Amino acid sequence: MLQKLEEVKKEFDSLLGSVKSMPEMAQFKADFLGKKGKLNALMGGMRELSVEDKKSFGARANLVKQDMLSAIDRQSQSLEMEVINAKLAANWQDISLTDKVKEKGQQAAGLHPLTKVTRELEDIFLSMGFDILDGPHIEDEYHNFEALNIPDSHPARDMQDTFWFKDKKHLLRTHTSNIQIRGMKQKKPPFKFVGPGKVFRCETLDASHEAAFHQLEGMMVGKDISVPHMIHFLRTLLSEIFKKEINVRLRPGFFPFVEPGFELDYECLLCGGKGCSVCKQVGWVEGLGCGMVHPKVLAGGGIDPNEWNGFAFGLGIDRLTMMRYHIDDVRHLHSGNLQFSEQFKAY
Ligand code: FA5
Repeated sequence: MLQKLEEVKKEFDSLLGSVKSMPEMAQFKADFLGKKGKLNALMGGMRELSVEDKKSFGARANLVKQDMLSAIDRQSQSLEMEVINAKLAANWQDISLTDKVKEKGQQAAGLHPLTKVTRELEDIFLSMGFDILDGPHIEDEYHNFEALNIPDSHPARDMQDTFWFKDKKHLLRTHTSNIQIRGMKQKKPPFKFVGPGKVFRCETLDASHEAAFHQLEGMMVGKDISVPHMIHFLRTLLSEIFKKEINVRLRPGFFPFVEPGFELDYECLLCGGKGCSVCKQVGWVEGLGCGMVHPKVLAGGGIDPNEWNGFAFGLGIDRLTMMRYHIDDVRHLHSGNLQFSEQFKAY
């Protein structure tokens, strides 16, 4: 009897691997372990055994049964996985692809050049110990203007053509400087943070002007910070992003929230300074606005201007991206044209 039991086990082991589906497995299980299965048929013969043999046969038969049940479980699980994997392979969809791309056949996606430059900027600032903050696109008058020392009726409000909401109290932020105000409320000095994001202006469009573009705001507040600190810092930043030293020039610039204020231009890398449509034939590109934070702005943010000072800047990310990737019109960046975006996959 024991020998027969071992033979049934051997047969079970040799046939299990050939079971290829769940219905086949149900039949296989019934053949060996069902009421009318091979194991039960053997158990029926136990009546004829001596008490001693019954004991040892019974113990072995139980072990064999447990072994068979576990082997069936394992094999069933892998059959179920095969079914799931086959379904996944047959119905595979990349939900990040647009319908148009799908029609052309599936393609690997890539990051937009603006995303790449923004992420690179964030990495540079993180490595210098800056925090990264965010601010809302829909802003109120206070954060976009008033707290930045631009009161109602101040001519500086007209410097940036604003998209207002009907309530006349809310607007699409015209710059990322609103992040300065929100950041000061969150942080205790000394602090340094940047805030990248989209900004909106009712602009006449050309090769270097978009109506929705991107800026990166930066603010550093501490003790005894000076203009040379700011210049050194901005130069370092630009040489990191362009991976080489580039010529920059600083001009006085008027922004009510800084004093003194400057505009920093960098040499146009599209024409090498000779003049083109992006730099309006002057060889320089307006890269960013910057300056020492106005004491009124610090005080409004709950920071004592007699104890603390610092600098702030607002950098145009779109123009930086154009220089970096030699793109000769800002409107390409926002065109949504895949043929354009695909060129940057490899960079
Ligand atoms: C500002 O927006 C100030 N908030 C910057 C600032 C921050 C000054 C902190 C001082 C302290 P401005 O309007 O110059 O400044 O814009 C900053 C940069 O955004 C420009 O130098 C330019 O690179 C970019 N920029 C401005 N307008 C456009 C536009 N229409 N399209 C693309 N880039 C633009």
